[in-house]
Amino acid sequence: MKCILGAAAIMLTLCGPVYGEGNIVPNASFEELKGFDGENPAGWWSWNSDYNGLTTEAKRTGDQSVSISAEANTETHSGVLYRYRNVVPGKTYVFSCFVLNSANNPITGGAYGQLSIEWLKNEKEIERTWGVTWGPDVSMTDWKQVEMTAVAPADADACNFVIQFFRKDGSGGYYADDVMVEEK
Ligand SMILES: [Ca+2]
Repeated sequence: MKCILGAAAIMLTLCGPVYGEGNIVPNASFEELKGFDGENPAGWWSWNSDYNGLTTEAKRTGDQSVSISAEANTETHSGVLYRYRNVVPGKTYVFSCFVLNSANNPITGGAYGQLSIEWLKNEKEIERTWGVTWGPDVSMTDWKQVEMTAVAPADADACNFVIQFFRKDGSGGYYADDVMVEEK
């Protein structure tokens, strides 16, 4: 029996999809640039960039992740995003990443992280799909995969895949690593 299970496990390993295969997002593990703490990951943008950027404090794979927090103001937020310029209306986009609560600056109160997709036409936002949220209960020791799925609206010609932190009635921050976006 042990032997059969072993064979089945090998078959799954050989035949299953490789993690990251088909990913349309570059620099998905935030390994570039190296050694530029607080800077934007290569190929990515951010806003309120004093409160997010590359870090070696935590990583799921490689040496780096992105740290996301926000300034001390109730309604502030910050985040990082990748702009994808080959959106096809009607196609489905499955967007995920792994998140880890910050041990130095944990999420408190009503603060939360969230994935979203901003749909664009001629560089202007035409629609936004809000996705999964995570708050103070997210682990500081085990990376958690968060995922959202959306269908590109008619007219969209690009989109931003956004990983965001809303301070709201709390504080803190988290790390994100290993983004995956599949176009189906
Ligand atoms: Ca990484």
